[in-house]
Amino acid sequence: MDKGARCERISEDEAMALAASITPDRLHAIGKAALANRRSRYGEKATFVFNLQINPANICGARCTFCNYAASKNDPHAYVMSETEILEKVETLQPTEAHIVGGLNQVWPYERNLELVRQLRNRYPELHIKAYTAVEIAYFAKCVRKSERQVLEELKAAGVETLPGGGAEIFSERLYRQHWKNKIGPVDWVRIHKLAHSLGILTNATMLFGFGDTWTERIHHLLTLRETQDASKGFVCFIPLAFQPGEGRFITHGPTPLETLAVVGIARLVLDNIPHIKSYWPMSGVETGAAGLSWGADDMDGTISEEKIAHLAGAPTPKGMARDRMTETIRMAGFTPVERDGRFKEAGEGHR
Ligand code: V47
Ligand code: SF4
Repeated sequence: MDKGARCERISEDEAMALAASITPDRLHAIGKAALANRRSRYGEKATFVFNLQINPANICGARCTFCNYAASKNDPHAYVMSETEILEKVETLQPTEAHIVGGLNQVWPYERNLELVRQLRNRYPELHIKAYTAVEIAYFAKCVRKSERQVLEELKAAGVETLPGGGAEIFSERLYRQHWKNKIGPVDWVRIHKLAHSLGILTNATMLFGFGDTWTERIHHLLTLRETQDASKGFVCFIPLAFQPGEGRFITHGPTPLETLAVVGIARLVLDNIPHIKSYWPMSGVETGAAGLSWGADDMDGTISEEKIAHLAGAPTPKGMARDRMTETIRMAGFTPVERDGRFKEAGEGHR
């Protein structure tokens, strides 16, 4: 733990030992060490981005057991956005980052997405476009019979700068077979991110937790990311995603707030080579999200505007947060709010 507090690498055995020591007395020691680590990296600053999540259509046939966002074509909550609607939202909000992801469907096929990115890039040269998970890259490639490399190169040329970290779920073959066997699994997810890194596309990484996963599986996930990052150096940010149980599913409760904080803290201690850790408030809750800043996180993701994935799974958090509420939330947690852009570059004083 001391090594982690000093931002030094902890060994695999030490990381695994953390998993065995999540007892109430040890838990707070993890939090303290993670706070010391994030303070020595970022002092009292906590960043956020003024962003918009764009989910063009939620129609998806993958049927991941944990997902309430996806719909079949005739489901009452199925929707398809048009280009006009999307562009109007961007024009109205003028976000600095667009986070685009959707379901696996033929309503918004590859070429249509590519064209959307081109249009956004043409109209908003400064907009940071973070778009399409490794799952979507693999799906696009399969649908249009192109290589994943070609798809990534074309998206990059159109204007995609980074890939979001979704679709990683948790690196466990056991859970893969049970919960998301109709889309790519851990091995392909890591391979596609490595490929993106080799093409100069930076990426994020997520971990879905609290849906029947073990601490050993979580630490294995973190160690796999650390090892991948040693080799390809393209991960910018890690985002733990607290499971939202929704209604009538295989598990009735997501992780407790303290468990969420422990995951954030352990991630900060293990991932010595990934610069940023997000405390993702739509899934953890606003208060727990803000507390995550004292448990190793340095970033609150963003104002988001229209979050759908957590909310269709019953999350009680707001769908977006005004800039003022975000800065106030960070201040109340004892940190200095700093607006950043999608590249983690700090914005001008005017936005504070
Ligand atoms: O891949 C689906 C997860 C992810 C549920 O890269 C669920 O900056 C919790 O990846 N409960 C998409 N999670 C969201 C995502 C993300 C979010 C914010 C920032 C970034 C980034 C990435 O949401 C999916 C899946 O793992 N998810 N259903 C659920 N019920
Ligand atoms: Fe589809 Fe993604 Fe939901 Fe899985 S998590 S069902 S791939 S939208």
